[in-house]
Amino acid sequence: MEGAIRFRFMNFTPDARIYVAGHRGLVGSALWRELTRQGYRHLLGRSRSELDLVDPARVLEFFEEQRPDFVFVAAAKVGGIHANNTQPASFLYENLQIQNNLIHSAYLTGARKLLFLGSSCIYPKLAPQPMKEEYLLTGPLEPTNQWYAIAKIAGIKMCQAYRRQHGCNFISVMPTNLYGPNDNYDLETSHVLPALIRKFHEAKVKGTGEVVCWGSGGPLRELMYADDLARACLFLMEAYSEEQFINAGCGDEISIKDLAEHVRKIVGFQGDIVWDASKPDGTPRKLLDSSRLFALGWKPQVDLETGIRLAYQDFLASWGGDGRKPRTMQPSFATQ
Ligand code: GFB
Repeated sequence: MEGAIRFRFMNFTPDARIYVAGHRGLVGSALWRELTRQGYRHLLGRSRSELDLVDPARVLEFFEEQRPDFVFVAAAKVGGIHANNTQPASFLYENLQIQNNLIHSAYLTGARKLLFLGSSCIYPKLAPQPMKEEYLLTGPLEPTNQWYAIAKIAGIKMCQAYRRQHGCNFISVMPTNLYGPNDNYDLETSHVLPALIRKFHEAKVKGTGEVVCWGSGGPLRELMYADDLARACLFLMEAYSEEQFINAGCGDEISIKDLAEHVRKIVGFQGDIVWDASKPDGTPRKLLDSSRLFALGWKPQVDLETGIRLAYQDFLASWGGDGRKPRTMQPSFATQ
C-alpha cells in the first residue's frame, strides 16, 4: 500500500521554484517554453558544463543551494535506435546515475513534487496494442533499447519507492516517441523524424537522386510534438499525484514508410527512397493507451502534418541549408 504523502502541500503556482533538469533538450526546452508562456517566474536550469548530473555530490550541492520546490526530470542520455543499440553501457549507466542523483537529492532537500519522464520503450516488445500502464513487466523488452528501458523502469520504481518509504510526492509520466524544436539531427544518434528531415533536406539541396532510410519501413510509431508533452506535464504537475505512472501520447500512429513519404513531400525532395534492410526495425508497434490522461481532461493540440512543418522550420533555423554545423550544439542530456 502507498504511504501517506507527508510533504508540505504547495500549489504549483508562478511563484514556485521550478528546476527543469535537461532544460536545453527536446523535452526540457519545451517545458521551459511552456512554463515561461504560462507565467512561471522562478525557473532553474543548468547546462551540462555547469552541472554534471552523473556526479552525486555536485547534484546534491545544487539542490542544497537552490532548494527547488518542483522538479521536472527531463534529463537523460537519449538517442534513436542505433545509439541505443550500440552504446548499451552508456545508456544504462548514465541514465541510472542521472535519475538516482536527481530523485535522491529532491528527497533529501524536501522538494514538494517531482515529475519523472520515462519512455514508451519500457513496455514489452510484443505488448498488446494500445499499451496500457498495466502491461509494464509482462514480457521481454525490445533488445535494441532494453538498456535504456531498464533504466527508465528503475526510475519509475524509484519514484514509487520514495513515495512509499519517505512520503514523497514523486510521479512518473511515460511519453510516446517525440519530436520538435531542439531535436538532435545527428544521423548516427538521432530518432527517425529528425533524421528524415535532415536526409531529405540535404538530398534536395545537393540534388541527390535517392535517400536511404533504415529497416523495412514497416514498423508503426506514435509521434507527438514535444510542446504537447510539455503541456501534459504541466497539467499533471498540477493535477496528478498518484503512484501509478501515466502514459502520455496522442493516440495516432503511422508506419515509418508513410512517415518518410510525408517528410519527403513537406521538405520537397523529389527523388527515391531506398530501404536498408541491414538496419534494425526495432519494436514493430508502440502505441500508448493514453485514456487515463485523456479522461483527466488533457488532449494534444498539434497534428502530425503541422508538427512536421514546425520541426522542418526548426531544422532550417538551426542548421545551414548546406548541412553545416548547428548554431547551438545539441546537448547530451535531453530526454525522450
Ligand atoms: O526513432 P527511432 O530511432 O527509434 O527509429 P525507436 C524508429 C524506426 O524508424 C525504426 C526507422 O524502425 C528505424 O529503423 N528508421 C528509418 C530510422 N530510417 C531511419 C533513420 O534514418 N534514423 C533512425 N533513427 N531511424 C527509440 C528507442 O526506438 O525510441 C529509444 O531506441 C526511445 O530508447 C525512443 O525509446 C522513443 O522508436 O525504434
